[in-house]
Amino acid sequence: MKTFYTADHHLHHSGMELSFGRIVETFEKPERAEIVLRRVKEVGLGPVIEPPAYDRAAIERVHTPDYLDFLQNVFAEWRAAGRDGEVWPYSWRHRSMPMLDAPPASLDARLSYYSFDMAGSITETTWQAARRAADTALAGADAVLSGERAAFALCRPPGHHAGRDFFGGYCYLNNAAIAAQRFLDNGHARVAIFDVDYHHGNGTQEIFYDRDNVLLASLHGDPDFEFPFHLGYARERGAGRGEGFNLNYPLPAGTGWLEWQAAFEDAHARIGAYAPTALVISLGVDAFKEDPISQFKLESEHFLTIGRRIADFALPTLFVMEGGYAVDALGINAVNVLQGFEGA
Ligand code: FKS
Ligand code: ZN
Repeated sequence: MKTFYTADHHLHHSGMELSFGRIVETFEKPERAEIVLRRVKEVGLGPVIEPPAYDRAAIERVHTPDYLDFLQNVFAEWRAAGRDGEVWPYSWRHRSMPMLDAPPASLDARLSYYSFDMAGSITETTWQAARRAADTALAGADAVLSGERAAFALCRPPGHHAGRDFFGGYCYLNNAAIAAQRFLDNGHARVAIFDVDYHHGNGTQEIFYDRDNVLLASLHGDPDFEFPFHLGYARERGAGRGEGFNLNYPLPAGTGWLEWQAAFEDAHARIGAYAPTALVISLGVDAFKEDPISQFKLESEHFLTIGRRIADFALPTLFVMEGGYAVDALGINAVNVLQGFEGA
């Protein structure tokens, strides 16, 4: 399997985050992608390919132009306002305040308009890194479109929390959604996205919620206790013609392999019944038992089984890297899915 990767991911590094009242080194650090890349090479998964640069048009199929302009320009605005450090939003609209349907004028109000949390900041080169992550997903999709059975887009920063016009949860551009849209725009009638990251992909859900040509199935920590908290319930099943094409599997803290697998198999059957012509996997491996920010109990060998069962769809498949923070096992866990897929 080909891996698409660029060292340009180093252009994004928030440095710190606020975690339960403490300022700590961010969990979403550049080392993550390096660790996965090292494992890809170690097991000889296949060639590692630098993605080309794509036009903004491919990204505008998913994200709004005003949001993209904002992401591109906000760091310069921040500096022009005489501020140093990185760009951080810090105040959000509470339910007691009227919602807006257009971006406000002030810098800080716009930052809150285009985000839902402060998991990650925007640095001078975050826009470039996020663009290159999207390029990585697009190049992976194009490889599959030109006949590869599967490809691995080793994207960083991750993407599944980013919506049409917002960032959050370490995500700026929704790499998996951009890839799914690429499939639709190049002859695929129905695409399934299977999100196995520990967190709910609220951005992906928002993007495709009213569509019937993308089926999203997501296994994740129940929003009653886990980030992003406000979305990811089983009752969210899609809207309009998208009704029935959004499948959420919220699972309790402490979920182990057997319970996780039962949900996975249910989602697997429903995806099969949808009869997609292409598949995108939002590949987070933070359901691992040692993950420092997660509450599930999967072991490394289970990621092999996940990959094997994904191969059983017998579909053109793109794996898109999302989360996973247990750095010691991150490479093994992510590549286990790919090796399981390849029949190792
Ligand atoms: C500890 C709480 C951290 C943010 C969690 C973000 C999870 C991101 C992810 C992605 F795939 F996008 F990377 N809260 N301070 O793993 O879902
Ligand atoms: Zn995650």
